[in-house]
Amino acid sequence: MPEAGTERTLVLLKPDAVKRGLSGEILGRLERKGLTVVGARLLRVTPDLAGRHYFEHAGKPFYDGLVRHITSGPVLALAVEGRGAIAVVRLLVGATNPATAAPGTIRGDLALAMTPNLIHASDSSASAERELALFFRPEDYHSYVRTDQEFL
Ligand code: FUP
Repeated sequence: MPEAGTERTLVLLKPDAVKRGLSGEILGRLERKGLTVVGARLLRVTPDLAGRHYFEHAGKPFYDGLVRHITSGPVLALAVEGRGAIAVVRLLVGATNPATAAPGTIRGDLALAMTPNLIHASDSSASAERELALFFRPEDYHSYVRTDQEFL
């Protein structure tokens, strides 16, 4: 039985993160925070999947560049769980524009440009549910308790 308040969220390490060799650094930050990785897939995002994932941005000036970027190389899709995980991961990720993201955040420490901003993280429980279903099937999720959290 998961702890009350446990949430599951989608994290995508975008092609710039994978191609810069930063997957371990970013995953390590999520793990060190105490979040539990319950799903992981390294995949190539197709234009169709990109369109479904980013449908809210269709028609915006940056949309074509966004789709071009997310389809440009491997993406590490992660399903991450923890208490308040959706907001916690967003805090770790930092502001959308890495140039103004706070130091200490993933984007603030590791990126500078806007579209290749390393990482996507769901921004609400509704988007987490919708986005997770684009990348994971129900049977893909693992269920386990981190040994460092067994007695918390
Ligand atoms: P975020 O939730 O921080 O990832 O940001 P948004 O959902 O607002 O935007 C999704 C992605 O679109 C961002 F990761 C980067 C890209 N984007 C731009 O390239 N230019 C913009 O002006 C806004 C967003």
